[in-house]
Amino acid sequence: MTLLVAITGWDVDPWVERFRRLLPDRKVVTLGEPFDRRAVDYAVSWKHPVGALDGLPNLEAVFSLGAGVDHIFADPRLPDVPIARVVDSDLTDRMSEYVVMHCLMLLRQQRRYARQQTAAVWQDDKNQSAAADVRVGIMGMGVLGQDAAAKLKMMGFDVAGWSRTRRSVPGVPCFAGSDELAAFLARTDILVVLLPLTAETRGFIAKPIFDGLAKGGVLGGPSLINAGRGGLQVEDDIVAALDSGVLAHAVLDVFNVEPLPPASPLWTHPGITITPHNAAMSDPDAVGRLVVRQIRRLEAGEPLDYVVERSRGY
Ligand code: NDP
Ligand code: OXD
Repeated sequence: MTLLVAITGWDVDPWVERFRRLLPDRKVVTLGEPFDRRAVDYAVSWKHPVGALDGLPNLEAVFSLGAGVDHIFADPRLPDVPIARVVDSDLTDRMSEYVVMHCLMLLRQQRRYARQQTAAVWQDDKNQSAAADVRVGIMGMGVLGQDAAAKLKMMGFDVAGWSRTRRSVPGVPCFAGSDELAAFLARTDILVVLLPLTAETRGFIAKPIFDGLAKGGVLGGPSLINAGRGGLQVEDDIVAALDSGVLAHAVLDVFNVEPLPPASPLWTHPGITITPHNAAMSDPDAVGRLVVRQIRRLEAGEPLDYVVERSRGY
């Protein structure tokens, strides 16, 4: 058996080292070296180059090294084999940490206190809101959205969710589909985006969404946290919404172009917090173990877990 590690944009070495350690009886090869294409039966991918998985006649499955699979579906020459994604508590916990941290930063006005510290200003805010008065709306109530919802609720936030089909989450009002979008937005002070990037969701996080968010919330205006994908958002609309006061703040982990170019005006906008697409990194140990479990399942004649549906794109 040969495992092909097809990665761009990430350091390939830690992955190769993990897979060689976890699969000592197998060959682990990378795109940067000559290898026997007939011998490859599995591939792991993060943004593999177009066509890199074509011409592997014995390929049985492709494993995304992330939870998202848009980077795999971007390849028009993708072979017709099952594609499985990451569902793992290590990655899920990391995403929930990110979402909870940024909701708390917004609730507790941490950016204002950081600015005050820089200017040596001691000024208390006597109107500190309670978490229960802040309505968080999570778009995308899948694995990550549901975990973030549970942890935000634990912190006391008033949480609701929205997804394509209706989900049932204890204590979390769940909205579904375009018919219920307006009602979901109208009760949202902090919009958390954990949607996949698909043909349906591309460019969805734009002016009409911002215009629909709650007015008169305790935070003085609605905020956006996008940790889904950059292609979901219209960046000019985010800037316009911040400049006109429709949005109070935007926390962006993902961008249409990554790395975000140094000349992007997003870097210096006072209403934007930027992180470098690391809301939930894929840990080579945790994800490596998942891929190996998946290979063992296949070889024991069991079905793969977490296979994505090509027709819907996630
Ligand atoms: P899931 O597939 O478990 O959940 C996706 C959710 O989005 C589901 O609730 C789904 O609805 C909903 N959804 C999909 N399409 C639509 C639509 N057109 N309208 C409304 N809702 C829709 O994915 P995960 O929770 O595991 O991950 C979500 C995304 O997070 C990934 O695809 C990836 O892009 C991103 N991500 C980002 C990371 C980062 O570091 N920034 C790290 C990891 C993931 P339904 O419930 O009906 O299926
Ligand atoms: C993922 C990511 O999809 O890191 O897991 O973006």
